[in-house]
Amino acid sequence: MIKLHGFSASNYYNVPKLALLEKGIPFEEVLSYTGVGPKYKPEYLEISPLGKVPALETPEGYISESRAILEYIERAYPEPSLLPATPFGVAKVQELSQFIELYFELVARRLIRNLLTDTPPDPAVLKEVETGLDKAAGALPRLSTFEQFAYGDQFTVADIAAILNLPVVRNVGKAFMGKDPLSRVPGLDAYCKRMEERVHVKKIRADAASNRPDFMAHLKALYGI
Ligand SMILES: N[C@@H](CCC(=O)N[C@@H](CS)C(=O)NCC(=O)O)C(=O)O
Repeated sequence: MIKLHGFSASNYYNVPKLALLEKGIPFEEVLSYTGVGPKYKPEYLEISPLGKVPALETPEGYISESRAILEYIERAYPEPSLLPATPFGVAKVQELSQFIELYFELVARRLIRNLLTDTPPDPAVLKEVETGLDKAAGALPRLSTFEQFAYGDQFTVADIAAILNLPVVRNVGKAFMGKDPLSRVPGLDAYCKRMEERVHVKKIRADAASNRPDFMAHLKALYGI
């Protein structure tokens, strides 16, 4: 059986986890936190070169990077597909997924440590993050109307990217900017509510909530934060 390494409080870990759940593929979860190196699980670097989560253990070997893992899952287990049927549709779904990761997740991530430790961000970093998120939020409606799914008429990897990453943006905005940077994206609120009703998204949220205290204890033990 394939094994997914990582921890459920991680949004990146939850990308392949949600794909596996949606496809109904049996898998085993292997708990591994970040901060891998001399102090913690040095052997994990054989699994994931930068010690990042997630990593997938397959009969042929390990795969790191959530995008590559999704690609493997989709090709190894094509049904039900998490991609549209046409080349153009596939490209548009990947475009939206990449947009969300590059211009929302990776920007908001700069303040994740502040969010986790409840500490004020560096004002210069905060300004850059706010400018970046506002720019991306202004552009997002050009890629999706969020009418039914993030793209087209089926659940795809773009929905996985949206529902796992956009709430983080909202949390960062509310905590440090006094606003939700995504509030002006038409259709997004109703879309997120619909996605949260999905049975596997509910499982992802429940697993994340139950893992969070242990993850925080790990951060405290490893970094003293
Ligand atoms: N590009 C990677 C990013 C994964 C990532 O940054 N995961 C975080 C946890 S949410 C992590 O492992 N952080 C530890 C580190 O960067 O050393 C992917 O798509 O899998």
